[in-house]
Amino acid sequence: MTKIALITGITGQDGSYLVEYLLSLNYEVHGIIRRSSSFNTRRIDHLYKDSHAENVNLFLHYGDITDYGRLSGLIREIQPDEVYNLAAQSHVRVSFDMPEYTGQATALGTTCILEALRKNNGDTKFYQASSSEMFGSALPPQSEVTRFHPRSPYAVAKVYSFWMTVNYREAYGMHASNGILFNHESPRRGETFVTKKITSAAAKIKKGIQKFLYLGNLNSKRDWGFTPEYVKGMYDILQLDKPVDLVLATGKSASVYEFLEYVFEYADLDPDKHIKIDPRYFRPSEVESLLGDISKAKNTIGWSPKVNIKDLAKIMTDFDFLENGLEPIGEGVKIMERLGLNWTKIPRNMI
Ligand code: NAP
Ligand code: G4F
Repeated sequence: MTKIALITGITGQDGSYLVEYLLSLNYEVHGIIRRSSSFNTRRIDHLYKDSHAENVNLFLHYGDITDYGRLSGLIREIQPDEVYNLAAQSHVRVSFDMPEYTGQATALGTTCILEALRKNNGDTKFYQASSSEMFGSALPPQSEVTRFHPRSPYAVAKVYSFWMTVNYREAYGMHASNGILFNHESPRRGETFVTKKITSAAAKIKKGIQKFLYLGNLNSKRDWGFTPEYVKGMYDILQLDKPVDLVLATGKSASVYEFLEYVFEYADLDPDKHIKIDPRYFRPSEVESLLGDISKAKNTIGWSPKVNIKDLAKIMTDFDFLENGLEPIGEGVKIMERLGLNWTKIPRNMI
């Protein structure tokens, strides 16, 4: 029987790769999108060409993660086998400017969907997009047993959602799991996150349409992986018989400056000539060092990512060269092909 999945946050970076993966497994996929005055489905348009065609297996519904009534109605109507809750105000720096809204979307939104599932029949498997930001100032390496010390309104909201997920599992026996994902990036990463900001700037500098790149803290360290590998991990988590909390990461970390160096070296650019520091990008409290321990994910779902940070830098830079009308340098394209993602065959803004 065809399995049915519902994805919140389907228009985001992760949602767009997850829907592709689930469609490749012959799922019927439903996604919740926000009403917007301009199109916000750029990342999934290539999957949704003609909603009137026969054999359509992707369905989009207007809704908002903070709107319990709408979520409840949709869940009753769709009766999903699996729900992936990816919707969130996901930008850490922005969460300091909008702490209350971040709490409504990133924390209470999770309760809306858990409660809607419980009132439906409680049988649906539920995935919560938890984050390595929850570890905050806890010393690396961080694993499922590391104590959380969140350092931003975003991270605090994610800790709330983590524990609500655990509570619905314990209180109502629901198959509710947390994927605690460390940073994962791709050509579809939002432009205001640091990796994409760097690769996009490298291409624009090369093209001659940008001179300087303004950044904040270059010393913080992150464990950076490649998003398509992580969405497969989300799916694997929901295929387990019992719900779990699992860390997904690469097990290696690098500073923002190191990522910048990999990109600029690949693009043959000198960082000293183009980088400026703008304090506006500093955070009131920073997460200095994230490094995931994936022993449990290896043992439980056999998950272990292949793309390292240098490959990631090449993939993202090649894409941004192409996006800016430049010939890609080529190594990133080859890595994508080796991974079976033949990206040159699909529209360039959909990679
Ligand atoms: P993203 O690109 O920022 O996507 C966020 C998605 O949530 C978008 O589809 C957005 O819709 C939607 N959304 C935001 N507010 C909403 C609301 N009030 N109602 C309904 N939808 C709403 O984030 P991502 O990188 O794909 O991350 C996916 C999830 O994983 C997020 O929960 C994030 O916090 C979490 N996470 C991400 C990482 C990472 O490294 N990427 C690591 C750990 C955890 P619009 O397109 O309309 O804005
Ligand atoms: O790219 P970032 O904004 O990602 P951050 O804060 O690590 O959060 C991302 O990963 C989390 C998982 O750990 C997710 F939960 C979250 O939703 C999001 O996807 O910043 C990375 C680092 C930070 O230390 C930041 O201070 O880069 C530093 N940075 C330096 N200059 C900058 C900039 N970050 C941004 N966004 N913009 C800058 O100009």
